[in-house]
Amino acid sequence: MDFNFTPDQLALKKMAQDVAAKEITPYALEMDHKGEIKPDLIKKLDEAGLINLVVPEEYDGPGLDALSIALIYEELGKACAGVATTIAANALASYPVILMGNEEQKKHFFEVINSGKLAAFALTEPGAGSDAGAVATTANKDGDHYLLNGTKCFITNGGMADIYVIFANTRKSAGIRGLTAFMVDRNTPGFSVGKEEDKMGIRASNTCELILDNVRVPETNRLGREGEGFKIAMKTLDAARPLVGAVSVGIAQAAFETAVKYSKERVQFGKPIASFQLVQAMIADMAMSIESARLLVYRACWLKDAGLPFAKEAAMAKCYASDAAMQVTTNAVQILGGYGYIKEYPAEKYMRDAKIMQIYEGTNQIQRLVIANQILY
Ligand code: COS
Repeated sequence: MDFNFTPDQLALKKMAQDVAAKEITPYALEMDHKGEIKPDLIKKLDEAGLINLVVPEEYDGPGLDALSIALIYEELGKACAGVATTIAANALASYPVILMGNEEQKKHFFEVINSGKLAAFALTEPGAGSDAGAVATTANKDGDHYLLNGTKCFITNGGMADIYVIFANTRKSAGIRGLTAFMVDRNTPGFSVGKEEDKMGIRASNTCELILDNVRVPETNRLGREGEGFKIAMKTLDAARPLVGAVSVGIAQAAFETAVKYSKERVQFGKPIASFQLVQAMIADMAMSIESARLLVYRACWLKDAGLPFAKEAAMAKCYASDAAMQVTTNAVQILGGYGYIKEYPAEKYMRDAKIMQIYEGTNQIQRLVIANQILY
């Protein structure tokens, strides 16, 4: 693995840093308190070229490699994990189309994203979280259409997207072998957005329930064949997991910098608290966790970009980096003491934002299963 980044990768990282410093960081606490993204921010992120990062060049996107995307997500995660999650959901919804979409499907889907619109990936249901194969939403054939019925929950960008990738069962008795993926436009009759969740963290992102009531989807919107949905979902999650790791590294880095700065300024017993060895040990541990997490993320991306197997490393990157983010942000709150616990300072937001990284796109218990399966079988 080459530890030197290309000039293009460094330029992208700098661009993301500049956009974050100007458009995201100054508003992060306000968006968190309000529980919504700043109304004009999506447009600004689109103008900066950050909405369609995974869209291939042949479909007028930047077609970036995974490592470049990770560098960008790290900066966005540092600025506001809720905003990073909004953008990451576009990538998550794009992967099934990149993997299985035909020419027409890719043209349609990427045209939507290239025009600055949002997309959503809808797999999770009230009864199908870790057990992704337990999807109860049905897709019954009706001539050259399917009728989709069911409810999806916890869908990032659910209330804001224009296009969705929805997983439904075309053959209920077949379990995971009945799962099928569909592209669904928001304006399809029968499709509606249900309740919006009021969340602990990543509050700038939008998380909604989706209701499918006889949604008539043309056969031409089916991604891949009937029954291929589970594998499409698994491959999508493989691709997305290092990027959850990258956002986690960003959150941890932000919390770390806040804690280091504070430890040099805060005077107790006549000295800055940074001069006390117990604080220094915390800072050293935080730095080691962040650096290890970052290397795991970069390595998973590097393997993916090299066309090598990366599922195990993707799960490791997601799991380790999000656990590190939880630990580092908790320690940052500890170092800031009372100031860490109040909403006027960013430390408590980092801790709340870090928690979801251990839960979404596969809980860290599932990541450990995936890693163990790769090692044992
Ligand atoms: N890539 C390609 N195929 C995969 C795969 C992957 N990463 N993982 C599994 N598959 C295939 C297997 O090869 C198997 O195919 P065959 O039956 O043809 O051999 C099939 O899928 C079933 O695999 P497996 O038996 O491992 O599935 P399980 O039901 O045991 O589930 C876990 C595996 C738990 C790992 C899976 O359900 C999972 O990842 N759950 C978490 C879902 C999730 O992340 N949800 C978050 C919400 S989405 S944002």
